[in-house]
Amino acid sequence: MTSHGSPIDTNCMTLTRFILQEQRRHPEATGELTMLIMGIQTAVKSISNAVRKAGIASLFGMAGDVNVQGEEVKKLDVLANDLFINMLSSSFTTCLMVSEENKTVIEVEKDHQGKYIVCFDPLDGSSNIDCLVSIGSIFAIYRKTTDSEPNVNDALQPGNKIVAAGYALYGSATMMVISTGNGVNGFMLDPSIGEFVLTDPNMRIKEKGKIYSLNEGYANLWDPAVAEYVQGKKAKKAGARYIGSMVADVHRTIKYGGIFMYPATTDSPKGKLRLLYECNPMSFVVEQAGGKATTGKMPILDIIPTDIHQRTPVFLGSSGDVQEIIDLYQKHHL
Ligand code: P6P
Repeated sequence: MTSHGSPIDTNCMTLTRFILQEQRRHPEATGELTMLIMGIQTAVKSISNAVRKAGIASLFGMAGDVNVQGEEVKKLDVLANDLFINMLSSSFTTCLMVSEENKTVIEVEKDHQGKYIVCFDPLDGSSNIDCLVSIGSIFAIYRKTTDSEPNVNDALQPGNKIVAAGYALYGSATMMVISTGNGVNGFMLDPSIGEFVLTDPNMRIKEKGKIYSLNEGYANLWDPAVAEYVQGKKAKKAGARYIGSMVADVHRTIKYGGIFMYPATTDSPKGKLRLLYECNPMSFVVEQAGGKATTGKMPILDIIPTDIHQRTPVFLGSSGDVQEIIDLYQKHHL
């Protein structure tokens, strides 16, 4: 019996056990992917610890820098980025990394290199840190497919080449949601044992939802398809929810159904969200859960990247809801 009276599960399915079990499904597996995901897990546990005590440990506030996106960097951003870089490079499984916080690719030193490339946003939604709104980490894992020295072109792979992807949500609890290409599973951090425990096996997103999620402050800047779509939602008195933290908005969309949108606007014709470490991993997870992800004109996962920080419009969630926006883009010949 634990101190709070609940029974101890002596056979709980931890993320570590789950990934090892998944590895057994691939006889050719070397265990590198398992080690890599364990490295990500360690980084996430440390970030969760820092996020939970940021106020007390004066980790809030600006680190005084500005990142490649021109956004003020907060102390937690720097800490999260360092944790991802250190835990991944010391796992001897990666050769190249792309981080939202780094202008150029991060090459892993030669004697630490492995066959994987990881694109990550170490702490997404950081503008919400100081007001305690949920934030998250996002990652996508690719295999290096060339024999050359690792270089930026190895990172410019389409999302349909993703080997594994997922996110961590630092919300009312800390949760990791991950897919290795065989469905989606959610693991809640149990602080009493310091392990991620399987709480949401085989996550599936419903065909149609009642919630639409986007920043309506940009309504005057939308294209006709988005304007008509949102108008239709209002006419049906659909539920509007927008947290302004992608991981939280996408997680709610997976759990409850509906659609998350960050469309292009006349001010930002490519949208705001980044392809490699926000839209691709989230689209991979949503599609693995039975949902759909599009730019409005093409599947997100089919985009061939040309720049590691490129942005894309994104509509993702319940396949029925996303199909409606695709139909409107066709109707308006956009
Ligand atoms: P806006 C957070 O800064 C972020 O990158 C995503 O997490 C979030 O979905 C989006 O930007 C919010 O952007 O323009 O609505 O504030």
